[in-house]
Amino acid sequence: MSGYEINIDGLVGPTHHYAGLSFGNEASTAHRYQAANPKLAAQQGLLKMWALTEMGLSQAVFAPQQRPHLPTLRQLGFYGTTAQMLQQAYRYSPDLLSNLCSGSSMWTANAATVGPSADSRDGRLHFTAANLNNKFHRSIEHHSTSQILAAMFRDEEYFCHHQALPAVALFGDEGAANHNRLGGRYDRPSVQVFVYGQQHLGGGVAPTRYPARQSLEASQAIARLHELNPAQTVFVQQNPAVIDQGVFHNDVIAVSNQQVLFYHQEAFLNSTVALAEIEQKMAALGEQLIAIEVPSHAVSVADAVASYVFNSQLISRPDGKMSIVVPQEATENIAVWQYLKQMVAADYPIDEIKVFDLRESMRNGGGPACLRLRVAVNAAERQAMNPRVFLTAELFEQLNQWIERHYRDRLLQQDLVDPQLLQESYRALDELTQILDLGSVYAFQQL
Ligand code: SUG
Repeated sequence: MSGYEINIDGLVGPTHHYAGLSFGNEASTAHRYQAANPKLAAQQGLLKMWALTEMGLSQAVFAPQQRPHLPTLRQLGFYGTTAQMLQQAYRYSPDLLSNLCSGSSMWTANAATVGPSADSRDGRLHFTAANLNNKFHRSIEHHSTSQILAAMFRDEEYFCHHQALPAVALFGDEGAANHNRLGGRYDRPSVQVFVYGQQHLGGGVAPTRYPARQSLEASQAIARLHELNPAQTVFVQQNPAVIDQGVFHNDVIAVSNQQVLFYHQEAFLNSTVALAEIEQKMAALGEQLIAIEVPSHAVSVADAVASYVFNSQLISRPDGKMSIVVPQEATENIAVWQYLKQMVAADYPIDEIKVFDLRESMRNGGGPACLRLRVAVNAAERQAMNPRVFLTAELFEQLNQWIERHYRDRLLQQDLVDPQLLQESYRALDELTQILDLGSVYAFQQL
């Protein structure tokens, strides 16, 4: 019985737009209020999913969330009909309405942290929805995230779902974007590496310009919830200096797959110590770390942030070698492109570069790795999943038509007040829940 890595990509929702909501994420700030194209965004993401499916990988689809988020509008005291609530919120503050309409659930690397069964004491596959407490527009995602995950991974014999951690900075949690798993086969015990931005209890160094979104305390709570073995768990602090240069999640400066860790020289605070611990814990499992450290003189932190080269996907192909999936921006940066070409020519397991145009998502700070949640499963767990969420040629065709039918090709902040947009979006999601057999995941937020 062999293991699989399933990539679950977030389908971009119909209200995708640019509102500059994420302080510390420089792409989000730079594109504030520019016109977005939700239809193109959804198509670009779907094309990446399809390309990976065609490469023989297990690819699944994560449904977008209902936006505008009516429960929060009501919670904040807006009242009356839906159209009235939208009007009141827009008049009060267009930016507030943007928060409640953001398509940010597309970045499923932030949906949850996943603890594969091979690493947990109880032998179950664990999910903890991320509270995304640092940004208001993202803090309203976790309830639906949990429901969607439960509709994809229903069987309690195999799957264990934990609710998000308490919504305070002490337990700020951004999900799998700050989590790496290093080992051999996906269904064998591996070393889980939690990267945090700040330690709250007991202090320590912290960034000064931009916020550290992930706390050590949150990472430790997740390791407990997922019943991990301390001998296979490592906690590493991200270098606060790179957070201050726009590296708001660890997946903007490092990525891993199986034995390979591809990372920037400045990614971690005490890199040598951290790497030695990872290496030694992997060795105890009979695995050898392949560390690919990119030196600052070859690629600067600014180049890494501009190109999103580390926000790539490292994927194992059925022929045993690896491909690196990068955004088009990585080809446009001379230093980065040169480095990548040298890397695939060198004697590493990565021997192919796959380039995707994900510009709509990139303009909000979301590259290939942000768009996917990795779930390592064994054959029985794969079998127990909701089969309808896996991408097939038929589903690809169906989703293309669905996007064509329901999505607009231009969206600005002022369009969010249009009750028609809400109707279109809710109708689209109703249809999607049937296509993906998600049951009544959105029932709690009906009109
Ligand atoms: O949380 N951007 C997202 C991007 C998330 C990227 N994810 C990973 N690196 N894993 C964020 O900052 C911008 C929304 C706006 O400004 O309209 C936004 O939410």
